[in-house]
Amino acid sequence: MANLTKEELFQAKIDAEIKIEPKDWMPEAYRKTLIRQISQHAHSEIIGMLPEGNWISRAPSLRRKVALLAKVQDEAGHGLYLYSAAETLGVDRADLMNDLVTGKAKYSSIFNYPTLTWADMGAIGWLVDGAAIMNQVPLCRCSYGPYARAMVRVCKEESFHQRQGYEIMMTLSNGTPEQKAMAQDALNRWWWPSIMMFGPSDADSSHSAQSMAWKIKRFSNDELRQRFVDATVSQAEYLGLTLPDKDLKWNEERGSYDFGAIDWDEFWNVVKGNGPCNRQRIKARQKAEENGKWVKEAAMAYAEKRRKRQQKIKTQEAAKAA
Ligand code: BYC
Repeated sequence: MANLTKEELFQAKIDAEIKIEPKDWMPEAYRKTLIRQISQHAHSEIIGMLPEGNWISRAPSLRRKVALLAKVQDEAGHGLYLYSAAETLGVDRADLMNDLVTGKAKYSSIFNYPTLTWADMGAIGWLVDGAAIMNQVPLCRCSYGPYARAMVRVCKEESFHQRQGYEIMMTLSNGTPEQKAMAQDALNRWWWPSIMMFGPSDADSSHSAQSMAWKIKRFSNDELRQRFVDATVSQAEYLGLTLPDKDLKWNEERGSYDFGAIDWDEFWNVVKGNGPCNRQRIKARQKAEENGKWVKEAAMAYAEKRRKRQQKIKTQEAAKAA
């Protein structure tokens, strides 16, 4: 061990499944990769509140409203844990937020699609949170301690979200023909964007190989996408709904479903800011920042006042003791 370089020692720790903590030495590229991924993840949670928040006031019953409200509030909480995890790497939350509202930062493509009917609340919970669970459970074993620990609670809450979405789909699928048609229409619109959430195919994923060597990611984008498709087919069958993919077929040899070609042009178009709702989402965040400015200023002023008072007490105590 004595003649190993810092980089080799770092990799040895990762290989031995020892968590990396904020004050440990880490390669600059590891730190940057984590800041990139965690901040994009945090932004996704915050932007992710918007499509569903759109339906809180139009939920069909008090029970549905309470569940949806709780879900959307959970997403805000996820954003906060994740911004805190990013801050342990030496970045400032205000700078991250600035990158989001100026359109510089990325966030998940999925939240740039519109929520047109109540059934979309079912499809999002079932598919989007279902995909999130598939992607995020392995992140509970991420090599960076603060991110891994934040993900444990996030994943528990995502499970509740997935169940509430699936239950909405069950109710609609077992309802009137109009309700069932609404559920099918939501599935038709959310299926492809949901499987795009896992990111570009492995051949085009620029960060996967290094992130997997560092055990930030445990599985590749395509591996997780395949697991999600395999898990979701029988759930759709149980609902009596059809996944909108004529090429979806069980492959005996692979023990997995084959599925149709993903429209990567659509994916990159959305990632680059040209999806149906990108501009609307950023505008909503800009407005929230602007309207919330006074709250932040008041909180900062209070914190400063408290700090000064505590300093005064300390000085007085030191003077008394002397
Ligand atoms: N959308 O080399 P790759 C939630 C970008 S929150 C937009 O594979 P990586 C929820 C990628 O950033 C859901 N951009 O990257 C919330 C990279 O660009 P840069 C969010 C995408 O990082 C509310 C480039 O493409 N989940 O679930 O190794 C309500 C090349 O990609 C996307 C997370 O953030 C995309 N879909 O892998 C309900 C989970 N995919 O940075 C639910 C944590 C890729 O080079 N993140 N890009 O400019 C991850 O697991 C990984 O970052 C990803 C991408 C799998 C997403």
